[in-house]
Parts: sequence; structure tokens; C-alpha cells
Amino acid sequence: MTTPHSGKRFIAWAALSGVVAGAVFLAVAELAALLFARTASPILAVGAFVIDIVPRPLKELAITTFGEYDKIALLAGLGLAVFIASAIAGILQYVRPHLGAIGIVLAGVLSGAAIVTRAEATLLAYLPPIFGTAGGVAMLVILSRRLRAWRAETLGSAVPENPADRPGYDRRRFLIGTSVAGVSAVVVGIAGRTISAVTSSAEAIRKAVKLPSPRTTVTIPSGAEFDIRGISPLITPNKDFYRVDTALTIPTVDPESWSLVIDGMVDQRVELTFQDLLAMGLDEYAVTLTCVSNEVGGGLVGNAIWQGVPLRDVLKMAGPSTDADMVLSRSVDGYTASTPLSALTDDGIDAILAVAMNGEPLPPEHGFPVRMVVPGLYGYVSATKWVTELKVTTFAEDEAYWTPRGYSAEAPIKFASRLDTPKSGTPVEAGKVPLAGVAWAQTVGIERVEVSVDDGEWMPAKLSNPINEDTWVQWMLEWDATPGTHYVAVRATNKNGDLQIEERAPIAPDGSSGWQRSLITVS
Ligand SMILES: Nc1nc2c(c(=O)[nH]1)N[C@H]1C(S)=C(S)[C@@H](COP(=O)(O)O)O[C@H]1N2
Ligand SMILES: [Mo]
Repeated sequence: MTTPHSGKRFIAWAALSGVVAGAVFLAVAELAALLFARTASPILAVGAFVIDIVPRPLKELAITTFGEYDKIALLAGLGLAVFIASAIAGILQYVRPHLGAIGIVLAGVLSGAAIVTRAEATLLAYLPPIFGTAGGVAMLVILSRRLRAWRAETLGSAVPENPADRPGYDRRRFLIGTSVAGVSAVVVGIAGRTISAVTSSAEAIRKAVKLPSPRTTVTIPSGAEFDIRGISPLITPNKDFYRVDTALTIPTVDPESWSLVIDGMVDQRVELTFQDLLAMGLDEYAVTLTCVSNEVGGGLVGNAIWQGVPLRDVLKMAGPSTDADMVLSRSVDGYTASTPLSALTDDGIDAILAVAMNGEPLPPEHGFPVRMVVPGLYGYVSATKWVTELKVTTFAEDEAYWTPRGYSAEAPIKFASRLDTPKSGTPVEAGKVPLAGVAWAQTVGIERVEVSVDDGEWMPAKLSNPINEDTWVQWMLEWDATPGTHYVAVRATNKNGDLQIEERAPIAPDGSSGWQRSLITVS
């Protein structure tokens, strides 16, 4: 009889065989995805599904804990879950043959379901989970059989007649099978995913795009930008521009096959190709984007020069009904935003379909080839990236992605001011220190920024020359810093004469508010 110790040892080997079978499942699925349906990677589909179903508090926790690495953290968590589930499947298969295999089939069905809920899924998208399941089950059955043979070998006292009965034969067969399959799965899986990511990246397609020169360009007035170390540059470089979206992998959209459909409550359905859009003529617009998830003093805001076409001109072609009050814009990946129709048709608001950002075609992560940019509204209700449909409808009839997830259906930007330098936690030397930052009140403009040190009187800051009312302005105030710790508070007034909201509000449901107060250390 075997000792309890060796029994436990076999359970550990069984768990390993499960992990290898799980890896084979994923590797075969990645290979099938590479060959048949790029968007149908089971692990990424499940990840995307998780993003869509996690409740708001958990999502906020993920963003505040992991920041821009929230998606990497999600994949790491998912990897751990797959590891544990596979190990359990391996043990089950060893203890009760078929049970582990049934577990893998179940995982295949679940990931298949996650894939077909994705917006871009075609029939071919079923192939990766089917092949993955077949590979995973076959591997589990083979390894589990070999493991049981090895166990029997240690129990029995067979007389070695042929090579297969020599001591250690079954042990070797199990160990070789496990290591060969394990290593191959890792190599094939990583190679498959990398090739998919690299070759499907919109980068090559994007490089081939030639945009016509814009008919008008933005003029940056003199005095628009201060020369102060640590202040946000007037124009945020693309590589530093914040990115917020629900896309676990960046959608790849070929402008050749891209089209924009304008339908719903319209006189006539209109479909525009990328060339149709460019033929309307491009103009330049400077607009500061802001995310509803931006905390007081936070970095989810950026200013860019966009090239595009007014949404009012595009909507006019379809003839929106006077009974409509909302446009539900849809991305190729299924994301939707609800924007008041009036914000898109008003002559005084430069709402655009943008194709270029700071002089180049939109970067893939910022919506290539076409996105919306609407001054004055938070990104989640207006700035749809990879946009492909505009449905003219009503707020009563339709709901956007974030609405059932705890955010307002309508969300104008709460105007705000931010201290960029000095930073809390970075001590400065006593003497003349510039306090400086940015302030934004899209569509209205910033009239005044004031600073108070240690609850002293409010002192007006100097403002940079604004590009327009849709962009942020820089502000600065020279401060005579004395050694010690000081509170620096900042607040803005817009051109309507409204003072920035002092009361603190969380980001949900319609954006944070409150004056930023920073603790500055002077040495
Ligand atoms: N397709 C798609 N578009 C989207 C989103 C998204 O999740 N998917 N997020 C929106 C949000 S919340 C914001 S703040 C802006 C951010 O745009 P950026 O990533 O280019 O800065 O995009 C908006 N457009
Ligand atoms: Mo956002």
C-alpha cells in the first residue's frame, strides 16, 4: 500500500496536469484566434466581459488602486483564477475521471458565451473556444491516464517482461508529457498572442493613412503658454494624453472598411465612408477633454488640437426629427454614449467627428480612425472613440453604457482649477516659488483664478492668453515661500461669473467638485 505522503504527492502531480491542460486550452485557442478570428481570444473575451459586469465601486477601486495599470491587474487576476481552476480540474480528473474534463468543457462554454457577447464577434469566433476545449480535454485525459498508470506502477509489483513494464516507465511518460506540453503551450500561447497583438495593431494601417491638409488651423495667441517648470504644457502631447475606456484590447479599425451610419429618428438613413468624411473638408479645433472620473487635482484631463468635421453638418444630412433629444453614439466595440442632440447641432458649440489629434491621425488608443469630441461634456457622454453609428433617439427611449452603471445620462463638465507645481510631497526651497497650474471651463471660459495660502486672503493669479473658451488656460502666482508646511488652495471663476463649486463631491454620478488644497513643504 502507498503511504499518505505519496498519495499527496500524486494529488500535486494531478494539479500540475490540470494546469498544463489549462495552458494547452489557452494556447490552442490563441492559435485558432490568430488564424480564424482575431478578436475571439477566450481570455481577453472573459476579461472584457468582467469589465462590463463588475459593479461600479469595484471598478472605481481598481482605477484608484492600479490607475492606468487597471487592465494589467485584471489580466493578472484572471490568470490566477485560470491557474487555480485548472489545478482543481486536474485533481478532479485524477480522483474521478471525466469530472475534470467536464470542468474544461464548462470553461469552454463560458468563454464562448463571453466571446459572442462582444460586438465584433462573427461565427468564426466560436472556433477558438471549441479548439481550445478539445485541446485542453485531450491533454487532461492523456496526462491523467499516465498519472494513474504511474501510481499503479508504484503500487503493483509487475514482473518486467517488455520495456513498458520496466520500473519508472509510466513515471517518465507522465513527466515527459507534462513538461513537453507545458513548455509548448507557453511558447505557442505567448507567440500567438504576441503575433496577434503586433500584426493586428492599427499602427501599420494608420501609417498608410494620408489626411488632407485642414482648411483652417488653430492660431495659438502669444502669451498662451508660461515658461514654468512643472506646469502642464498648453497642448498635451499624444503620448502623455490620459486614456480611459472599457476596451481591454484596442479595436483595430481599417478606415477602408469603416463607415458611419446615422439612423434612428431621421428623415433618411445616411452612411458615410472615411473618404466621404474627409471630402467634407477638415478644420482644426482646440478642445480640452475631461473625464468624469477625474478627482479634484487629478490628471484625467488633457488639451489637444483636433482636426475634423462638425457633427452638426453630418447630422443635417440625415435630418434629425424635432421629437428627438439625444444621439446615442456607438463604438465598434459596442461602447455607447448618450449626448444631448442640441449639444451636437448648436451653431455655438464645436462638436466634431475628429480624425486627427495634434497633427497626426488619431492614435489607435484615442479612437482611430474616427472619434467624437464635444466641448463642455465629460468624455463618457460625448467622446466616443472608434465611433461607427449615430442613432438619433430620445433619453426616454435609449440608455448608454454608463447609465445603468451609476452615472448620469447627461453630464456637463464641472469647471475646475488645478495646481501643477509645486507638488505635494516634493519639497521646494524657500524664496520666490511660482505657484502654477491650469483651469478649464469648456464652452464658457475662465475669467479668474485665485490662490489662498494657509487660509489667507484670495490672491488673483495671472492667466495665460486663452486659445479659446473650449481649452484650459494656465495660471501662475509668484509666492514668497517661507520654511515650513503650507496649505495652498486654488479656485476659479468662469466667464459667467460663477465661482467654482467649493463643496466636495465624489466622481459618481456626474463628476467631482471641490477646491483643491495641497500641502506644500518648504525647506
Ligand atoms: N469606445 C469608447 N469610447 C470612449 C470610452 C470608452 O470606454 N469606449 N470612454 C470615454 C471616456 S470615459 C473618456 S473620458 C474619453 C477619454 O478619451 P481618451 O482616452 O482619448 O483620453 O473617451 C470616451 N470614449
Ligand atoms: Mo471618462
